[in-house]
Amino acid sequence: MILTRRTALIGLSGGLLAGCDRLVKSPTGQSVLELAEKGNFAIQRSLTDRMALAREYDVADRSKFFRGNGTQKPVGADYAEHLQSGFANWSLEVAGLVNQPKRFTLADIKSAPQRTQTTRHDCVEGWSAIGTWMGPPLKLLLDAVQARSTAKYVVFECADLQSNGQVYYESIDMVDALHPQTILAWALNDAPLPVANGAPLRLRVERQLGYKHAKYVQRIRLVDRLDGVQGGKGGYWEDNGGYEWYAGI
Ligand SMILES: Nc1nc2c(c(=O)[nH]1)N[C@H]1C(S)=C(S)[C@@H](COP(=O)(O)O)O[C@H]1N2
Ligand SMILES: [Mo]
Repeated sequence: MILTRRTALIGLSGGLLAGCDRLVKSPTGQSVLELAEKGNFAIQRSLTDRMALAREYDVADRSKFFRGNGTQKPVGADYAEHLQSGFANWSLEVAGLVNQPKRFTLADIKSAPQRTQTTRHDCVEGWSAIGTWMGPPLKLLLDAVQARSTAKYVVFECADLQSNGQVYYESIDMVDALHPQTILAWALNDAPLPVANGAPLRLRVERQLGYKHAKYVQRIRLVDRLDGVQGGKGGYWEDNGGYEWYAGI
């Protein structure tokens, strides 16, 4: 077999690229394969770093209590009704730069292939906690809606309003969106998510700080730029608190 740069790169990244190279984009929007073919090994190396896994812990390492931070419970009649009915009529909308926009019920989310990971959450306010999260990889949902190759970011819109009256929102690029540990978690420590931790569904993006992990996610939108979304900086705290958009750890 002739080992081309293409096969070498696919081997290197542990199969993440196989079958989805159309979607894998660098932060500048060039495909990983394009970069590899141009021989841009510095960028290729940094992408390989970004695809590395966050440390996973043993169940025995879990924190006794996983605090809720930021919103502890969204206000409003809609959320109260969903909570009361066990989120039976709740659904997650996935739309934007996709060929097949869809709504996923909580049953859809729970019956998809799941990933379970015990990881450490690090908040910029200076606390950490270890917990076990379970849910489908975000990639599965992006495949189901047929994300277009023009999509560069995934935007998460939440059900909770912040003090300025805006909803919480966050965004990640396609490298993080397709990362194997990026999941939409509906369970924490083997039980459905507590309200304080984002019921019914929250993002886990394990290579980044706590504020990127959007709780109470109700809508996902694929976009090609962030300047048209809310304040334009890609997240609630990026727009309102001066936080960095890329919060890698
Ligand atoms: N919708 C929403 N998501 C959010 C927040 C929030 O206030 N609203 N706070 C963020 C911050 S700063 C942190 S540290 C984590 C806290 O997650 P936890 O409540 O499960 O500890 O959620 C993040 N996601
Ligand atoms: Mo945080």
